Amino acid sequence: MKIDILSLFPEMFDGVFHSSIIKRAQEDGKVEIQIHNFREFSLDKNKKVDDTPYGGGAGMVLKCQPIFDCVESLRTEKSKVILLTPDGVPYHQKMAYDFSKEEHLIFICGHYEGFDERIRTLADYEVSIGDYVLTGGEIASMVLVDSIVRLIPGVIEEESHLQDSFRDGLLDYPTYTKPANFRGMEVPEVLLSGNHQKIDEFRKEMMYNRTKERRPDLLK
Ligand code: 6GU
Repeated sequence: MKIDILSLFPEMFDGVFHSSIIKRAQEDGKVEIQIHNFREFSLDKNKKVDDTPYGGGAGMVLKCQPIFDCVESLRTEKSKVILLTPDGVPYHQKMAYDFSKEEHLIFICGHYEGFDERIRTLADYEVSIGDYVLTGGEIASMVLVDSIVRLIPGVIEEESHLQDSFRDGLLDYPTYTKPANFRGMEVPEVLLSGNHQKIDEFRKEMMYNRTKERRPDLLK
């Protein structure tokens, strides 16, 4: 998979994309991630990327030209363009699975007070990561990339994401490791039993109970 990210702040991505599983996925050639500072595409003599809003009001608005030219330099028939914006569709695991099957994703990170409305015409999807406002789309795009890349075949053990929370629309079951008794807190007996059918039943029940208790909305 190829991932291109349009951002005015490329340095924000350094830590996240150069650590742990996302770093290894790139080294193993599972994904190629490139950050593009669309300021470089500005045709303005001072490389301006924003301007004041028509009709007045506070703050600056990202201009069309640099973002259109940058996207058009990257896009092919196979590309899907994702615009990160708080008024997008709330992100969830099923979207991560669907995006992980694409060949080429282009992310547009908005910033400042907003972007020219016509930039939306570039997007195949508009996505939000929750009902709160971030200073820009960078952190949101990192959230999407992380959740998508881990689902690319061979990036992590397949078995790990067969057990993911949300996989069956349910939260994950509780897990434990040694010791069996830590400061009086005991591991459920059934997990020590070696009876795999019983263990499966226990885990399914825990998934259901935990979802009912914490996220009843997921059961609807
Ligand atoms: Cl995608 N962008 C911004 N700026 N804020 C957000 C968001 C995205 N998702 C939730 N809040």
